[in-house]
Amino acid sequence: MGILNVTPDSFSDGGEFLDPERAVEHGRRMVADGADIVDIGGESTRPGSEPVSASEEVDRVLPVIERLSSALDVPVSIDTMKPDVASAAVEAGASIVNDISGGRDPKMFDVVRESGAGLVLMHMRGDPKTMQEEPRYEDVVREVHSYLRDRVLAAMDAGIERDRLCVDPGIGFGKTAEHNLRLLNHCFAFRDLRVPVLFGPSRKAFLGQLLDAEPDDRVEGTTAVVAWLASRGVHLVRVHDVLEATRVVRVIQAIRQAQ
Ligand code: PMM
Repeated sequence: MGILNVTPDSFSDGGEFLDPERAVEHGRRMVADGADIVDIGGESTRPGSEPVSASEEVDRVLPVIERLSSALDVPVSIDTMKPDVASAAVEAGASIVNDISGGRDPKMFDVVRESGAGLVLMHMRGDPKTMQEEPRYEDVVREVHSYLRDRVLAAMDAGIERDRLCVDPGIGFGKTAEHNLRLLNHCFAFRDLRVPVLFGPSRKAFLGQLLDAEPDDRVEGTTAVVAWLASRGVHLVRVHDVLEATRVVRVIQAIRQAQ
């Protein structure tokens, strides 16, 4: 899953793709580099960020979704917590809703059920503005697993079939570097939820802490995480650097398939 943020302030690619023309070009580039999904977001969720209105978010993402969903032969997903944005996006051609709040707004399940879209349910503690204020867990893997299991059941109760769902433990969303590393080490634990598992480690702060590196300098760190996840059978990774991730995944898959 390639990341395309149409925002002025995302932590890594903020401001780069606010111009729809450039955003569309970058989306095409990521698919040429091997992306199987392009994930388009119009609201930054970096720690401490302020929310934007639904209409602002729609204005940012819609022109890009309209053009990319007709130009690409891979699915486009919309990264949003707002049912109104998700609804406008699926009408414009997005076929997956990536909700970092795990469907917190009950209307999100209605939008997804009625549109037939896929749904990514991510774990986040609190909200982006406050989530990094001393996050604490007794057992982060158990708590995130139990939250995601409950959200899968809630989505199914709302009429969304299991084969349209995907879960994501939410690297960096209300978690310390240690929590993120534990979740990555135990990524296998989420497979028993019987839906595809997605991780979004790309260029995140825990890599900055480990490597003492700025976001643009975290490509090898991200690639190492992608290799780890692919070797443990995780189904999807959400990344900025698609070419590097695709190459790593191809090699790992070849090794895993060799008898
Ligand atoms: N991370 C960001 C945004 N959306 N969605 C999912 N499913 N998983 C993630 O880890 C995730 C996400 C963080 O912001 P970015 O778009 O700048 O990477």
